[in-house]
Amino acid sequence: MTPPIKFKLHFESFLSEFITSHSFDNKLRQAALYATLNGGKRTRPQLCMIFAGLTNQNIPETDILYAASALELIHCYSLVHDDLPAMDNDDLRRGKPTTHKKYNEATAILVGDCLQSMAFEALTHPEFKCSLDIKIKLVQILSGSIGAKGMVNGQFQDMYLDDNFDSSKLDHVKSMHHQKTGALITASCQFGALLTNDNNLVKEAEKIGNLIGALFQLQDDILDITQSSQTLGKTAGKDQETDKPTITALMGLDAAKQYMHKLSDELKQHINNLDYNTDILMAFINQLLTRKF
Ligand code: GRG
Repeated sequence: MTPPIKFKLHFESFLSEFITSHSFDNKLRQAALYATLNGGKRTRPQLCMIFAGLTNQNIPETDILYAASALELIHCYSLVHDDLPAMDNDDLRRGKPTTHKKYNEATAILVGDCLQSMAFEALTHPEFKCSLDIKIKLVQILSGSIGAKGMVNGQFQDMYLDDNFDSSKLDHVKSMHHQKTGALITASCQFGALLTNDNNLVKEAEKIGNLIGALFQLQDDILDITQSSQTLGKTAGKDQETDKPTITALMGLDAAKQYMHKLSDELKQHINNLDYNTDILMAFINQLLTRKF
């Protein structure tokens, strides 16, 4: 398996070429490249690559790169739209001006739309050689995780808590977080597993992905109140300032940290129970658990 750090560089040049290969307006292309190649951690592509490598088969690297690109394109679209004045209204992302600040709001909206459709172009690209059966499953998982029962619904609930949403209930907040950010992380693990065609791994990937997603969001809540804007590369303390229903707000910081340890123990136990060599996955998880931004 390619080491994650090498994969990250390779992935970024693939993604850049894929975006550039579209013949669209040069200014829109520049803005799309700005929104994607601006220093993200590439957590979702790396999870996809690691799960694809678990069974030690020779899966074509191009297939992994197309699947990973679809995940990152969706993630970048969601960040660009999340930063817009109508949503989180943020000026800073990945340590740089947000896309609407660097360009303008209409451009940022269209960049997000464009990246979203490119994700599905990547999955259905003729050079992505996996079977049509797998491609359909990838499209089903991705569309399911980002739409009305996934990211968009989670984002909506986060912004406009409705009558049925009780922000004092931990379960409600956890479910909203799962939809907003966890579902795409779960999809990233499932993507890699699907490429292996190993049904057992596909099932395990969903469970493990759900735990990684819950941990990732919890960590984000903790980092938001413990790190500076400079370290985070985005405005720190925003959740508290805007009275967002976060796990740290509900439980308090110490209890949230304890909950994080509980979740990470559970995650590691699941990984240890897998019948594959999980050294790279475990190393990646340990790295994720110590992230500072
Ligand atoms: C606009 C439909 C729509 C959805 C937005 C992504 C999102 C949903 C909201 C972002 C709010 C937020 C900060 C969520 C916490 C988890 C998260 C997605 C963090 C950013 O992801 P990272 O840390 O970012 O992987 P990088 O920059 O490393 O890619």
